[in-house]
Amino acid sequence: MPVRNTSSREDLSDIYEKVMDKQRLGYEDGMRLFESHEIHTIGYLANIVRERINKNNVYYVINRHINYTNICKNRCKFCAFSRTQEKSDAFLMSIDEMRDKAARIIEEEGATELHIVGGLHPEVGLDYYFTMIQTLHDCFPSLHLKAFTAVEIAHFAEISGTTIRETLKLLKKAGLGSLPGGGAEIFSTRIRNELCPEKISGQVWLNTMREAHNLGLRSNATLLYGHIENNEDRVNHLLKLRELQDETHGFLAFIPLAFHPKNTELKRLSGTQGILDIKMLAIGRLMLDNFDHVKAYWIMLGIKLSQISLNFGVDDIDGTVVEEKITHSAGAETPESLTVKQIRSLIEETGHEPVERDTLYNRINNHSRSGRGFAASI
Ligand code: V47
Ligand code: SF4
Repeated sequence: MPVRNTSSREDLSDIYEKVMDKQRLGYEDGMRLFESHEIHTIGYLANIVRERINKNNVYYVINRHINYTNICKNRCKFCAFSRTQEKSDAFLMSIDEMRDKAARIIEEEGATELHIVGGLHPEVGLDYYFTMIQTLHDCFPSLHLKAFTAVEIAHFAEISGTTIRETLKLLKKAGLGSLPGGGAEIFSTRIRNELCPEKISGQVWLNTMREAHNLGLRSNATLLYGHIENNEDRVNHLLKLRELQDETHGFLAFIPLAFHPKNTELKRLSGTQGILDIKMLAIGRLMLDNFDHVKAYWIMLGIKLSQISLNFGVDDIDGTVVEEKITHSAGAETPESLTVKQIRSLIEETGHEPVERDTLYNRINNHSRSGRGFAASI
């Protein structure tokens, strides 16, 4: 194992020992991993942790993303998706339209999850969000509604003059199943002030997740990388996630999000390269010893790199997705959808076992599925 290197900072043998002894890695370890060029060693170590937790399984979900509005009062510099209300391509979906999309994906693909997120609409009231969840839950009780980032939840609380806890309670009662991990970006105040000053602080994002977890709502956690952040910002972000996870055990998966610069105010930046993409996933796996899952979001990462990442600590490849606007507005060149057959095939080529899961990582028995598209595609 190439854990030794002539340069002392590149010598990862002490980190290797820690990983083998199941000892927690610290800030300095994280910094050295990011600075290191020993990508094979980092991947090898991340895979030890991955296999310890997830054996040979690689998970995927049959899901559909719905971005219900692109109208947003925040003007995050990294976002190409949001619009002001006056723009000709601004939209707000009706709940009927969402119900039709959900019906189609259950019927055609046997989907088990809807991933619903949108902008912070300045005029829509809490009733719209509540009715959306209640209607979808009533019409499709078996569909898991993973909806609204912590940023949206905080916005709903603000517009309705209530607390984040009460807002979450109300939505949970209506049928909300869990929260996606978006909006975390990078917790550093310096970076947030520069890139998204109107957005809730890192502390409010963490507090919102704490409230959700305490109410029994699980969530994911993200980190947006490849813009103006540095290694210190990345490691500190991971440590904050780990600290909250120690307290609540509410996070399901960690999902690093690769920044796409096209059509954003940061279009001067070049976007991420493959080694940083792989490092973010592998180092995430190593630092977040209390997270069960690390997800490669193939929409942002690209299909081929997502496949490679399965040997660098990743155990989850997200899902079929179907329609994706946030990354594609910012120049993503991936398709918007993968079939189950494609997902299973790209997992199988790596020697891992593809496992269909629901949102909460319960294994779904393929043979009991009735979705027509699914049956036709395997
Ligand atoms: O919140 C915005 C980020 C997030 C860009 O929880 C951008 O299972 C890259 O959170 N380039 C939305 N990223 C995506 C997200 C997500 C995706 C897949 C699965 C899950 C999950 C969550 O994307 C936003 C923001 O942090 N984002 N603009 C951009 N130009
Ligand atoms: Fe709005 Fe989210 Fe885009 Fe920021 S990232 S402008 S909050 S839609």
